[in-house]
Amino acid sequence: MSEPVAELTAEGPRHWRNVVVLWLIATVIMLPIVIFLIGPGLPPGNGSVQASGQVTDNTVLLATATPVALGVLVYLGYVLFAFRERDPEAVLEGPAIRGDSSVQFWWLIVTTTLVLFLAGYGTVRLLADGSGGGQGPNPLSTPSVPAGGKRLVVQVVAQQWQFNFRFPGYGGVETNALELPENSLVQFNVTSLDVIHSFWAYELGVKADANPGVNNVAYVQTKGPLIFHVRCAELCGLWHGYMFDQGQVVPKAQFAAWIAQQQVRFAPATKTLPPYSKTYFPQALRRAG
Ligand SMILES: [Cu+2]
Repeated sequence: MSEPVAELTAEGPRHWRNVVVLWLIATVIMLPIVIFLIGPGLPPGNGSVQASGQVTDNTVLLATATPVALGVLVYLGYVLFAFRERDPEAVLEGPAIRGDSSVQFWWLIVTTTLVLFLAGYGTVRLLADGSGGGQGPNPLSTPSVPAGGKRLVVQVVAQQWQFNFRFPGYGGVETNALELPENSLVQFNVTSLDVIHSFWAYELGVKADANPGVNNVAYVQTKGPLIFHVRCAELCGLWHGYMFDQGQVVPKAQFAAWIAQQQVRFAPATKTLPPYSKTYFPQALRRAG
């Protein structure tokens, strides 16, 4: 038994070198495929500045994971081939890798580097433009208004089981459809009237929790005309699965015409609405009324 083990130990450096060379070749082949072929097709597409940013982030994550996954697969494939048992009679064990200080050293270096890089990258990206996520009532990052664009506040009011949209800059009108102007900075103030919901505008790259009593702010910088889908992304009761909507990013003139039309159409309803507020407490209003 001692002879084959000694032989394997002596061949250790050669095996490590083979694994590393095969891993390098696989990585050099796969990385461009991941970055240039798979990356651009990753969700959620290029519907807004934040959505494009998420495509970039997903590409970075996948490119970071690629060498790790290839390392596991190459190592697995190599040991299956190189250490296969040629003699069916033999019962042979390789040298134990447990307690190997150089494996432990590199394991710590590689995993620590990856985790710290991803933590730093994620923080920088979140602070840059909010990444389309809900930032709570006091956002740390406010993206800029695109050149020639406008700044628009839209309150998203979730309730079982629909979203309504209130425009404080347009007389507090509340609509059940959502249109947004192109090339603009939209500030969503997301809240709920009853239970927890989540406002997820997929193609815009926006997702923000809609909680009762909470004003959750999410920013998006729109690009050109686009049809996007809105879904509730938090299980909120019996008809949660039917809580979806379709919205549009339209040219600025079309948005101006649409919002003027909504103000006229919903004028009687606007009069009965509570004044615009960051949050609403329907139970209290009902008692007071
Ligand atoms: Cu919901």
